[in-house]
Amino acid sequence: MTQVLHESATVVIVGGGVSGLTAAMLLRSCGIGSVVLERQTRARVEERQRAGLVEHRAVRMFEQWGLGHVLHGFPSNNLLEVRVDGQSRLLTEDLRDIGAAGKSVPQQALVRGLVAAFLADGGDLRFAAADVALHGLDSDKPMVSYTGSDGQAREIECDFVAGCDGDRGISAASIPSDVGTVHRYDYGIHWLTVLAEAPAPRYALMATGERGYAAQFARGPGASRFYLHVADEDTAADWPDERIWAELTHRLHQPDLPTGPVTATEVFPLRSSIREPMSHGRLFLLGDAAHIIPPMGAKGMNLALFDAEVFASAVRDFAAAGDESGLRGYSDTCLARTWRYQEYSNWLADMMHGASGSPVGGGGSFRERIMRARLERLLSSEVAARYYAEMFTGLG
Ligand code: RFL
Repeated sequence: MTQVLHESATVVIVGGGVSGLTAAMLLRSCGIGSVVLERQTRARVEERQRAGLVEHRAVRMFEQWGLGHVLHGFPSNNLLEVRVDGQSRLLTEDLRDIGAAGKSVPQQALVRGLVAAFLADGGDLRFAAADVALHGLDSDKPMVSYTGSDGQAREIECDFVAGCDGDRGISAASIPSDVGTVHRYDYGIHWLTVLAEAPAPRYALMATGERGYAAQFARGPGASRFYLHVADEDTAADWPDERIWAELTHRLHQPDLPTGPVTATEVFPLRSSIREPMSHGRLFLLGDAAHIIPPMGAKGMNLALFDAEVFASAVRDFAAAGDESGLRGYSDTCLARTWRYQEYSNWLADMMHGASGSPVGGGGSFRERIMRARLERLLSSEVAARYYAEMFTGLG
């Protein structure tokens, strides 16, 4: 039988995505070591295209922790163009005093930057880690076992485990099923998402009208992510490139929409899921492992970044002075922001789909008119726009 190698670390981080890598970097910046175990290869992790917007709160977080260089060079983004039946309006344009810009950062570019910075700083990041399993979460010294890329079985004893491995990962699955609650919500809405080598729009763009919801967001200067509300039974095969461009041109009311090669398409349901509490013994769940939020408000990656900061601060305070308050409050602090962002995404989804005659949860023409009125108020009232701006920037 092969011998198991035993090691120890302060924190074992399961998952080398946005939340795991950020937590590792923040911990490292205050002198706390961690081992990051990532199931995929480095190449796979660095190519995964998903989110694209880092809110102002998170930009400020990187700067405050001395890691502003990770976001260096990415363009600012704080305006949203909304097209209602083809009529274009810029949201928060009149709120000059807010002045708090987020950044357009393709998720894989952020991940690439974090991987490079962590490794350059001597961080311990292990790719292609298989069979990760968590043990003794209720004890003071939990243990994480895995098989390395060299086939060697290893066990790492630690003080804390950060579960950063997404909603299908092993971390959330290691919590006994009778512990806590998982709040789930299915919007009954499906989106087709399209990645294309088409020039980025000037501003983030959402459109609503009689043909349904559509949106376009930058993914770097030469690429865009588009969204289209589609029939629940549709699959990506129902949407060949010609149909995608024809429908986008209609819904965005933009006959001269610049197109380009389509690189990926996928149909997915809008859904939410929130695990409460977000910790169990010495295991702390971060990012998608704890909560899923539809991409409507561009908050999934930002919540992952928030959780990473709350976790790193809590471990830092414990390590420095034995102060456990941050660890005890971790779940409540993160859940409070999660629920605010879930409400924001829900509000936005209701409004944008409802105004196009597809009210979330039904409601017919009455609901459509209510959502039109809500959208009109948002686009004409400074007070309403301030709520949006607070949530968009993450300062609310
Ligand atoms: P990640 O980024 O999925 O990373 C999890 C990592 O864990 C690894 N892993 C394991 N490692 C070891 N052992 C195991 N057993 C493991 N199981 C899994 C995985 O390989 C992976 O590397 O989760 P994290 O860090 O929680 O970050 C969450 C964000 O990635 C996610 O919320 C966003 O991508 C959501 N999202 C968006 N968020 C935004 O803030 N703004 C957006 O504009 C935005 N657009 C999107 C999105 C998600 C989308 N999808 C996936 C539907 C657009 C789309 C299309």
